[in-house]
Formats: sequence, C-alpha cells, structure tokens
Amino acid sequence: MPSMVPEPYRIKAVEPIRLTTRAEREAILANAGYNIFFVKSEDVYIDLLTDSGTSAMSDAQWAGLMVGDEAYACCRNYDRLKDVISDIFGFCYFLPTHQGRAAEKVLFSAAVKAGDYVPSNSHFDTTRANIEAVGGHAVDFLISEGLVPTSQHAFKGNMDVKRLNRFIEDVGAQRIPLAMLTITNNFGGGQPVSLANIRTVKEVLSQHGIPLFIDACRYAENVYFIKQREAGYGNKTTLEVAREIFSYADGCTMSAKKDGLVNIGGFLAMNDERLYQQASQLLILWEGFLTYGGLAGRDLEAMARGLREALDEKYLQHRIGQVRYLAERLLEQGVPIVEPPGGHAVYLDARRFVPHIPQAELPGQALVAHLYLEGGIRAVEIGSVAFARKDEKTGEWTYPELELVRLAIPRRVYTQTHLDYVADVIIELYHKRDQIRGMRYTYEPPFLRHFTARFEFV
Ligand code: P61
Repeated sequence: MPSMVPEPYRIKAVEPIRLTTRAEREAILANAGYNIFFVKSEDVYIDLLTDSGTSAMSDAQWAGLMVGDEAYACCRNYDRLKDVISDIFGFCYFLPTHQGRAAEKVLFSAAVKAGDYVPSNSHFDTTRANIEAVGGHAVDFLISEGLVPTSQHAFKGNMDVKRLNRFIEDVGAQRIPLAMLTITNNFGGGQPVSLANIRTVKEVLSQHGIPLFIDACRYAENVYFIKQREAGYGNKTTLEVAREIFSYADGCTMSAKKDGLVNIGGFLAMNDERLYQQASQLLILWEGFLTYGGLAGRDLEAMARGLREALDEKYLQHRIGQVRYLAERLLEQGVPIVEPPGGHAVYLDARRFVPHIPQAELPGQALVAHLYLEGGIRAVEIGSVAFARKDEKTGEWTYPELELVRLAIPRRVYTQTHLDYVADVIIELYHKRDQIRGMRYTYEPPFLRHFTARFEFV
C-alpha cells in the first residue's frame, strides 16, 4: 500500500469542478487544436498543468489581504515582508517583483553583459531566456544521474562541480558575473540539491570571486528533502536548514507563486549594495517603486504570511507525501516515472510509457492529449514540443534527452481522492498504451512552441 499523510488542514471554502463526458472532451480538445493550453479551465476536471500560482491560500493569508496598506510608498506590508525575508533568507537587501521572471530580468540586466556566461545546475526556461535577452549564455552542469529517470540518487538536482571548475578555468572568471543553483530542479523532475553540493559549489565559486545566486522558488521543498535524506540535518528545524542554504549564497530570485503559497508575487534579494542600487533603478523602471514592485500591499502581506507557512514541517510532510503517494500508486502498477519522485510533481517518462512512438511523433504530447481525453486531467509536456531544436538550413530536428509529462500538484488544493482518481486514469491508460497514437504539428510557431502550437493525431 502506498503511504499517505492526512491533510494537515480542513476545508473552509470550495470551488466546484466538473467532469465532462468523453464525447465533450473529444470536441473540446479538437477545438483547442490538441493543445492543452487552449482548453478552458472550466473544462478541466483535475488541473495539474502547474503548481505555480495555483495554491490555495490559508485563512490567515486571506485575513492578511484585509490589512493591505495600499499607500504608494513605504506601506506597512513591505516592512512585514522585509522582516520575513531577512529572517529566512538573511540577505541585506530585497526588492519585491510581480513574479519570478521579473526578478530574473532585473538581476540579469543589472549583472550580465553580452558574451558573459551564467552556469547553473539547470536553468529554468524563463531564467535562460532572460540571460539570453541581455546577450549572455546560460550553461547547465547537472550531474549525469539527473538525466537518468531510473537513477535513485538522493540529490539528482546537484551540480557537477568538476565540470563547473573546468568551465571556469576554460572561459575565465571575468566572463562569469554569477552562477546559479535552481532548488529544486524543475526540469529534471523536481529533484533536490544537497547542502553538501551547495557548500562545495560555493567554495569553488569563492576561489574565483564569482557570486552564487539561488533560484529559490521551491526552496522549502528542497529543505524538506535535505532533512529527510542528508546526514546531520534530520533534527534541525526547516528554518535552520533554510538559513544554512542561503548562508552560502550571495542572493536569490524567487517566484513566490510556488513556495510562497501565493497566486502572484516574487522577489530578488542580494548582499551586494552596488548591485542593489543598480537593480533598484531597473525595478522602478519596469515594476514599480522599491516598496511594492508591481504588487498591491495586500499581495505583499499574503506573501509574507505564505513564506512562513511553507516552512511548516507538517505542511511539507503532507505536500511531499502527496507527490510520493501518487508516484507510489503508479510505480505499483509498473507505470514508468522519474524516480525517486520530486517535490512538486510526478513526471511520466513518455519514452518508456509509449515506446512505440518515436520522438518525431511527439510521444509526450500524445500522452498529454490522452490524459485529457481519458479523464479530463490536464498535464504538461516537457519534451520534444518544448525543447526539440530544428536546424533552419537542413530542417533536421535534434530531440531532448528526456521526454517527460509533468503532473504538477497544486499546493493544498486536491485531496487524496483526487489523486486516486488521477492514478486510476493513468493506470488504465497504461494498460491500453498500445492504442496511443503519435502526433504531428498542424501549426508550428517559431518560438515558445508549446504555448501556441496546434496538432493532430498521426
Ligand atoms: C512552472 F511552462 N515555473 O513550473 P514565474 N524558476 C523556476 C520556475 O519553475 C519558474 C520560474 C523561475 C512555472 C511557470 C511556467 O514556460 C513556462 O513566477 C524554477 O512563473 O515568472 C516558473 O517564475 C519563473 C511554466 C513558466 C511554463 C514558464 O509551471
């Protein structure tokens, strides 16, 4: 029997959801050009598209909205948020932003110039795009286990320190204004980074005078894995582990839409005063004054409260437990997933789920379409549609190593019964996987293909 942790909350407000019929779903999906991004939320039964901005806020957060101070400058909620960020993350300066990518844009515009390199364990797509937008190069040095779906390594999000070191020696530290660690690593399955790895990365960077920034959007989930899996941390509090993580960093970007438990919000934090001053100018230009950064006072309050709640160990135990429960139910029936399950999502391994579909026929996208048709479940493809590259001259495709379908679990939204339903639908689909057909494009946009492409079955 898969292990489950009961919900550490009870439900006070509900939002109806509706399961459509198979015939309705066939019409809806065809109408959406077989692109799940164009299906109306009302036509989705269980929405696992993302865990970003989809959390249920607590009663304390909703109450916090009422004490929003909507003054343009120096509202009281800014001070509350500042205290929380200083307590958990410990950086000298912080700037609120409307979401994670805004923090990235401000940071890279201030710190990176054309031709520079920014190494990471694994850059998220918005991070990579913001580095490339200022002419920089985003480079990934994930450990090799991070790309093997069946590898049981406890920290598959770790950076390959040897490759990092070699890279710094090859290109020279003067062309590397900063390095990053994404915790947890969203692309490789929500896999954590160990404290030992963070410490070693910091040591290597320090020898070359390169600052370390952390993409902190799922840091609380990473903290929980460190407590569970890394020797010496089991008896520390989540706050103590978080403080140790950030003590090795010079700053962070955060999309609070994940481990900030809010529907909108983010921030950029750092220790370097000069960088803070430069970033402040850009923030005012793009986001707003230093004390609101594109958010309402009430949003800042909800974020301040959510950041604390996400470090509650009982909450994290249930949260990670939900992901593990769904993963164990699938593994019991032999459904291929990325193992061990990560912090925010279960990732189906499409290559092994539908081995009869070649990457050219978009196996991940085919699975996404079938999950919707079978059970009204919305997942997202993280494979060839998102990442295959076409050579403009020869028309030849290069396909990504991993062909995954992400089932991201929104925080505090679905119950165990919902997860059982999801598992049942996937298991049934797995039993008749031979019937799943591949897909091809009917419209293929030039960039960010996954958002607007259209498809048909082969
Ligand atoms: C997600 F399909 N993630 O996972 P923002 N860093 C990291 C993220 O996971 C992340 C951001 C920074 C999303 C939303 C999303 O093409 C896509 O607050 C590790 O969304 O700006 C966001 O934070 C950016 C999904 C974003 C996408 C872009 O679902």
